[in-house]
Amino acid sequence: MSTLNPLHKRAVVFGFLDLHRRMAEMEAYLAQSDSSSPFSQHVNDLSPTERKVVQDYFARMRGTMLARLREHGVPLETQPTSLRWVLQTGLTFLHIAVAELGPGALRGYGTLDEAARRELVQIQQELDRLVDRVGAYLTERVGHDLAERLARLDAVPATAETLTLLDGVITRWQLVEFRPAIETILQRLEAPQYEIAVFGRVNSGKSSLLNYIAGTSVLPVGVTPVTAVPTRLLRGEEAEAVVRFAETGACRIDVADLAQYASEQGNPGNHRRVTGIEVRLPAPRLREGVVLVDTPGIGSLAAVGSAETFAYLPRCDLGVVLIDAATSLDQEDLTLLRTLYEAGTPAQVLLSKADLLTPEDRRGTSDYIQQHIQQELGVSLPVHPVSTRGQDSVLLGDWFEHEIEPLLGQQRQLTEASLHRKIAQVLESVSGVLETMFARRTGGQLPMVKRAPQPAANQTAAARRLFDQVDVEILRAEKQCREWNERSQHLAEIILDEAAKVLVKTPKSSRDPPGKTVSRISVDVMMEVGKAAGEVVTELKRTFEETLQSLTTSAGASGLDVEPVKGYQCRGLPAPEPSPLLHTIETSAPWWSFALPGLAVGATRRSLQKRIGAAILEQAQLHNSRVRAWLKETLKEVVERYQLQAEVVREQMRRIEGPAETEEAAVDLDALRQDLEQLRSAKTRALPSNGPPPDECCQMGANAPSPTEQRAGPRKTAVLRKGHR
Ligand SMILES: Nc1nc2c(ncn2[C@@H]2O[C@H](COP(=O)(O)OP(=O)(O)OP(=O)(O)O)[C@@H](O)[C@H]2O)c(=O)[nH]1
Ligand SMILES: [Mg+2]
Repeated sequence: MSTLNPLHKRAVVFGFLDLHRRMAEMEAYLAQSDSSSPFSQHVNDLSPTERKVVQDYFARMRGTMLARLREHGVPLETQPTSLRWVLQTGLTFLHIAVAELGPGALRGYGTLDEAARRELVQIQQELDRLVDRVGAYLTERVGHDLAERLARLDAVPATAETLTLLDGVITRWQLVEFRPAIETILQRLEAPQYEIAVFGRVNSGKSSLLNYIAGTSVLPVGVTPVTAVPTRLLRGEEAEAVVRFAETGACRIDVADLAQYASEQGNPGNHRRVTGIEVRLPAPRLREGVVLVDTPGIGSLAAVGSAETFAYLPRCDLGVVLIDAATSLDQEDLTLLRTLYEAGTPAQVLLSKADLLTPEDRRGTSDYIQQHIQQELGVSLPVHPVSTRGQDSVLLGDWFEHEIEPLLGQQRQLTEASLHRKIAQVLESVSGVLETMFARRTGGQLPMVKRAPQPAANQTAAARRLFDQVDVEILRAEKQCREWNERSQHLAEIILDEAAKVLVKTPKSSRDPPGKTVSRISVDVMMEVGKAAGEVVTELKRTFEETLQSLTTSAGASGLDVEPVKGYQCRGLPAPEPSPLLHTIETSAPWWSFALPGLAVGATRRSLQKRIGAAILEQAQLHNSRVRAWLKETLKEVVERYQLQAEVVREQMRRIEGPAETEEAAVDLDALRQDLEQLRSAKTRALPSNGPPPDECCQMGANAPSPTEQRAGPRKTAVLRKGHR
């Protein structure tokens, strides 16, 4: 590449970027083929190895491209756009696609009766709700800083009243996906126990760890996937186990027979339909009011039980995540930790089977894991090496004594805080979904944008006028781009004219060699051409900015972001390259130029035309085609940025100009507004300085029911009635 001029290099960079884009498209298809969706438009006829090989080659191609650029000091200038922003904008298009399924859009295919209309509306609502959830999730930035999220949840005042409110909202808006979370919280309120669950990939040593802590070997252990059903260990006077079945209720079993129900070997694929197992043991490390939970392993080697693990996960109060020293950290461990934090649950990380590493390697691996977790999840978690083997088991004993025992003494307050956080978490998620539902119904705003006034129907005419004007401008710019090469002849003429004039005008004494002068002039003229192309883009960009601004101010559109257009910078305008032939010419102005300058310019021009006219034309054509390619690419990018924003307004207009809102929809909107206001005030309502009044708190802590009360029967309805609006 060292033989290439700067323009060639730039063209190579463009080519590399294009290759990257095309490979990324193919990689997206490969990624889709991992999940065999009935919607897939491709038959996955590649083996996992073939897929991997293709991906590896793509990675090598990228590596080669980067290496070449680096080798020759060619900068790779890209203008990255926030992925969050791209996704949020993409969600608007999902809403548009869902809108196309509505009764209004389908009416054209035949009359719809009331039942069909309702069915379509139902489908739309269901899909819209899910898209709203994605929007709310992205807006919350939950995946960003998980520690911050926990702190935020702690600050939200969550009471039994909040739970009642949530219950009503979830029912009214059919937010069925939150039902299990509410059910879990209610169950937990009925029997508040502090739940510490052990999670990890298959074979990471979860059951062995719990056996060690409980000083027993009741939990089945082995190298293949073993634990099939979450198993709860509690403190009891004597060893006993109770198994609950989906259909036939609970049954007491001999602790020694546990493997028949809890393990993959004894109960493959949970064919016995066990819904829960409780083991009581008189172990000194187990405490009243505390439950230790063994969960089925997750990950690519996991059996069906891993689904049970993820279903159970939001229920626990503390997650202990085991990372196997034999395999170290991987994506599945990070997913586990992320899921825990998203459910509002703190976590501890253990490096299990530490006996397999030297003390030095243990430290190195723990540091590596800690750093990686910090980097990926934004949370600093110490990593404790532990083992159940030989002398190294002292590590496990130490961890339990220093990290877990102190918690056991405060299990009541911790359970209370945890349930509080779980309620706050549901409150935050439900509010997020309702906020986006409301914003969309009142003007189709993007989920990430805060509430803003919606455009009035009469303002859509103003918006339409603005769009029409911009469309004309875009067409004009694109036409200019298409016709750019047609200027080549004209450009060559200008160069010849200018060169002749300068050669005649400049006194002989101060004159450069004629070849150098012509070359310099041709560069100057071609620079002007480049500037003109730059102005086409700048002008269009200015139009876009002004239009987006006007759409917000005068046409009342909301949710627009001018920044992506404003922040776009035109780069890489091709620099002119004069033909090497120009340097060789020796044509100079005639000796009589001083007497008849007008005639002399004509004569010099004719002479230049004859000797280098063809070279100048060729150079002009080459330059123009480079400028044209640059202009085409640049216009495409800037227009794309504008269109993404414009589509937001078009969507709002479509809604406003669509069929008038039915009375039913207006009532619906009113109810939505009311619910939203209640949720907002529930989120911000300050707690009295000495805590919530007894009838408002979650019936935990100081007011928690005694164990006898807990066993007396369901309190669910009582709790709900207390906070009834
Ligand atoms: N070297 C070593 N091996 C261990 C340790 N703890 C457990 N193992 C072994 O690791 C294997 C898996 O142990 P389990 O306790 O069944 O692991 P698990 O995470 O419960 O496995 P699943 O239930 O299948 O997910 C067994 O062969 C254990 O003997 C340890 O501290 N050191
Ligand atoms: Mg196990």
